Amino acid sequence: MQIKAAVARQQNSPLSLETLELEDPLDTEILVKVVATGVCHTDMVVVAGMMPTPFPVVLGHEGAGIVEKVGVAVKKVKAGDKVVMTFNSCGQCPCCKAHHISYCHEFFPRNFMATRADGTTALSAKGERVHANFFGQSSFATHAICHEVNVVKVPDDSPLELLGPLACGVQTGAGAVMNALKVQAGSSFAVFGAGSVGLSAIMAAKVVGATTIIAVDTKPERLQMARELGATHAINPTEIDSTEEIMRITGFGLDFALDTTGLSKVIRGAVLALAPMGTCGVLGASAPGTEIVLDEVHFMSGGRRLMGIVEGESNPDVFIPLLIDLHHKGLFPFDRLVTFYPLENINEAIHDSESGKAIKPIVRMS
Ligand code: CXF
Ligand code: ZN
Repeated sequence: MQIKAAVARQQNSPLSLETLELEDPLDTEILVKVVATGVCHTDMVVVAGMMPTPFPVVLGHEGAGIVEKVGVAVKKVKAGDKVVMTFNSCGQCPCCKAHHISYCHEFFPRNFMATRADGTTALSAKGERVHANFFGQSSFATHAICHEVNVVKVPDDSPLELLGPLACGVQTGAGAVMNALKVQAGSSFAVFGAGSVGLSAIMAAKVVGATTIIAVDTKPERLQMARELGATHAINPTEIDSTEEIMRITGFGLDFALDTTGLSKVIRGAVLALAPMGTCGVLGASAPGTEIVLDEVHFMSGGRRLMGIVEGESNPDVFIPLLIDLHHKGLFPFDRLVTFYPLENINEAIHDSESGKAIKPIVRMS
């Protein structure tokens, strides 16, 4: 079939809107008519050439839509179902078997290499191969092919055009708090970086009943948004030393910290701001080889912990419907983060995300 898609043809260039040919889904694949797809910083990291993802490629990994057709072996969903498409996994390795699918041993190739496991792609442009299957979807397009492992059925009354970001950015922040760190009621929590991931973490910290919720960011408007979403304190590290200020606010330091920046100096400061037995989660991706340098005696003697987190350690089939329910009840207002763009304006959406004008852009397909 013919589809419309935003194609990344080469590094550091705007995406081009093209008509492509999409193959029929294979027996285990699911064809989805995409309603809307969130823009995640990782899409831009790929455009910047910082990943080995091959070009030309259709990116997009926060898709939401309606199942149009399923391969004969597919049991999980059927035509007409509303779905969100999340990250891909192998389903076979020890982590997948233990339902820790964000730590799939094949996470990297299954999500970033933009081909099927057998090396083929479902997309082409006038006979030229176009890479697809990015995060098991390639959803900057009117239609996408995904898999049972990364399709999440959502309730029939779900607001589909809003839900894409639950597939990555929002579940990453909220899941870091609720699934990985397991932030407790009455505890203190600080997030370093108040972008879409950090703000999702703040909303989740409020849901679980953390009583001290601290946002650290250099942008005053992000700190204001953080306060509106549940932060009890906001710190601008260009004005004040954030570690000292956190110690002043908490007395002993933090029970939980979360770094969304991937910056080595910020992570060091976050760990220094932990109370004895406090835990710091790290989820930002920095350049390969970047090192984290800690004060060894401070880290060791307080029994402090440092934890890597991918995709909020989420089991998406359970966690995404939970977030939808919390949103429905007014307890998780992630719609406050969103700005909509038509697919035709995807380059503007990317620009606004990079400049900070938009917190979480979503492109709508029609
Ligand atoms: C990514 C972030 C970098 C590490 C792997 C997972 N998530 C998607 O944006
Ligand atoms: Zn992402």
